[in-house]
Amino acid sequence: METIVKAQPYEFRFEPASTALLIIDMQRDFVLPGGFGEMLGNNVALLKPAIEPTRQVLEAFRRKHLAVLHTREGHRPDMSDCPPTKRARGRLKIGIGDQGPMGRVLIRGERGHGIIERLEPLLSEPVIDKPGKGAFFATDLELILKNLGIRSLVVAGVTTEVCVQTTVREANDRGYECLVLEDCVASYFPEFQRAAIDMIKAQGGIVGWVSTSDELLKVLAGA
Ligand code: C5J
Repeated sequence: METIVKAQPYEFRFEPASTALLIIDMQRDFVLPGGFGEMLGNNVALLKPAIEPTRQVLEAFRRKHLAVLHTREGHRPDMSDCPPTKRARGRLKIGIGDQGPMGRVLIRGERGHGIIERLEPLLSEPVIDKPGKGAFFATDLELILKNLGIRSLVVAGVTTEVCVQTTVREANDRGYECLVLEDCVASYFPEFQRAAIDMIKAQGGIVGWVSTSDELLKVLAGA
């Protein structure tokens, strides 16, 4: 059944059965003190406001038995999938692959790489491990979305101008319609948050649509 949510630049129309919630990189390494985000010099507290609204949307999708997928940015323990240029970036004392307070930074299987407890994936929810910023690069995300019959994505996660925006652009180029929930995405830089949201919905929705968790929850409750 077609469902309509108030959005910008204009209403977003979607079929719940062919829509997935895609939660990007809500990992300890980005969201909690002692992780990669903080090692880069960022104030991780700025990401916290996105957690609770994302949890509410996640619960609504689960209640409705709609598709939910999660992504995690990180690398194999042998780091063979990490470009040396990425590792070198930032000239960090403790960087990707090094031992930090939550295990080896941004390495699969380590505590910091895991998704925060509040948004813990269910076993039935695919988790996409991605070595890059975009969730389609070097992953099986597109195959999984195709097999699930997904055509629209509701996007939450961090950070807005890096992994969220890169993924939304990749999805848009592949023909997916993306709705970004602005209170469910967050950046270490308030000015980048605003700019990234504006870029997505500019020019008639050149990359996608923007709405809020409240607007989506209202229509999901009635759907
Ligand atoms: C970053 C991400 N910011 N998940 N990753 O390096 O946005």
